[in-house]
Amino acid sequence: MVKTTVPREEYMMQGHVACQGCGATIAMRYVLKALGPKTIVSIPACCWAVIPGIWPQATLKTPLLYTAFEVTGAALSGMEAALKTKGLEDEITVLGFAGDGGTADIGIQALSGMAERGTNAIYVMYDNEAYMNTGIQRSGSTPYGAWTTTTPVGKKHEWKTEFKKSVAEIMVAHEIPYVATATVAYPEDLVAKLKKAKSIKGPKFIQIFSPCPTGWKHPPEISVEVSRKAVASRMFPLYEVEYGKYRITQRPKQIPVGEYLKLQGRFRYLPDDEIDIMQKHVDRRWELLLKKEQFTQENL
Ligand SMILES: Cc1ncc(C[n+]2csc(CCOP(=O)(O)OP(=O)(O)O)c2C)c(N)n1
Repeated sequence: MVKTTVPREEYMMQGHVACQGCGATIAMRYVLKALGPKTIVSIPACCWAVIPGIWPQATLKTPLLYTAFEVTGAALSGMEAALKTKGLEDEITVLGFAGDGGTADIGIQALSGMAERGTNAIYVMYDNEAYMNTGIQRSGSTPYGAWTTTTPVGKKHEWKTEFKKSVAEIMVAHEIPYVATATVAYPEDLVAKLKKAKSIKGPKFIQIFSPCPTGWKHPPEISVEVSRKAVASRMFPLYEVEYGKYRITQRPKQIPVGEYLKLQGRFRYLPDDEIDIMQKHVDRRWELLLKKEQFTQENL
């Protein structure tokens, strides 16, 4: 039997209504395995507002608070305040679970406020790199070169021409105790980061890269492979920043960005010179990450 540090207990039951191969669904399953049953989840408008299904058949075993699209951060502060009045703040984990649109774009001010207020909660941004629930519109977290319904490519080749916004780095700039990136291809790494986040008091932010077969145009059965190749190509490096100290947590053998892109229909039209632009950008960002790791390890 394969040994794993991922807990066997399940807090996400069968009967969810996600698409096949949905990375965000695998992400929630691992997150709750790490955090355990004494967790309250707050979810804004996003795919995950639909995925659990309708009470009493809802797929999560934990309590759930649905909120408006832009307010996850504020909701977490409110939930923390309510738990404090009941004297339960050390017993129960407050978890936000929001998409990249609801975090990188419309929810960023609520998230920033929650971080600045020092709310004791974990904010997970599940990153499927577009507004998927409303039909694959581009977000600030959509990567350069991607097709979406608002960057429709077609004859004019109008793919996304802005680079992906790094919400993890925005949160590092808030100087909160813990920021990390994770993905579903590395469950042990993901679970370890959530457990660490749970053990630290104050605001924690974790960005989970979550492939979306429907929006990225890849077969559902390769979601984990896509996720793994995102890390190997360094399109989505896995690292954590604990009290300002960077640590890269996975260093698989590097593969060219093109090997990751070719798995997905959303990059189908990209010519080689555009892939070169992406490769250079990825290499630059990786160099920067290495320097941040070295500097903070040596000086903090
Ligand atoms: C203020 C507001 N604007 C727009 C919407 C419509 N809306 C609901 S979900 C959604 C997309 C959410 O995208 P994201 O946060 O990336 O999560 P995903 O759907 O990808 O899971 C939008 C635009 C809304 N509910 N509220």
